[in-house]
Amino acid sequence: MTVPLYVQIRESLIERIQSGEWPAGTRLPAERDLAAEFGVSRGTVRQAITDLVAKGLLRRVQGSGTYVAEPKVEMPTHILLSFTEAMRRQGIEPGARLVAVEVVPATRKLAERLRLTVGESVYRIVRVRLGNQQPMALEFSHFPVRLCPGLDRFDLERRSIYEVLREEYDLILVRAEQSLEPTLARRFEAEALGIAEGSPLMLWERVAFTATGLPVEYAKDLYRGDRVRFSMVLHLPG
Ligand code: 16G
Repeated sequence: MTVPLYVQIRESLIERIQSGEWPAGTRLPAERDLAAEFGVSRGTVRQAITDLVAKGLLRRVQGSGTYVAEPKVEMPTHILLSFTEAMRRQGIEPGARLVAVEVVPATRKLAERLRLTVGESVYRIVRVRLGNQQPMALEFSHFPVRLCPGLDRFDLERRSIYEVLREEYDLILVRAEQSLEPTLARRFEAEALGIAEGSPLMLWERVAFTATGLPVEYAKDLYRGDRVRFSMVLHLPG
């Protein structure tokens, strides 16, 4: 079986990135120059580049060119961490851009997850999470108002919510039930994250509890597939 030409070109480009010949931030030569260098058509080069953009190894900057992307951020999925802690562990500066903070009545689903009665007040906090100032994830977090009244007064762009819960409300989250599934960015999500509509995202759904089993947070978070990868440690059962 012969390997398609664009795959060969793609592998050569990967080699240049991984060997450090082209470090993060390097601007790729023009398509026509790469085509001449490899002796292939521009379409073949473009196909290889498109693949690497989708994989998150390259990123296109409108009107400027194609660049070697920063390495992906690692999100451990087997330990309970706040976004702030996960970023700091990797030497990345955490941040947030507040999209919305509001009090909403608990829907049936929210009430079930947070063990509330339908209609009880819940804070709905939507934030774009930043790593070194770049959008990484879009978070939709919900907290019962009666557990943390006034949560909306804190500066949730600068402070970690988990830290505010711990320091201001004595709510220490020690356990979470969580699931992950792939999805594609819809228009609002794509705009918030600065990516194209239809880009791959990982959806995390989480309910986080205190040591006494009290559910404090229900979150639905969308992580960028091109910037984040998920890791875990596995042990034999038993
Ligand atoms: C993580 C949590 C999110 C929580 C946030 C708190 C997942 C899937 N989500 O993003 O539920 O609200 O951390 O972050 O892990 P903060 O303490 O930095 O504000």
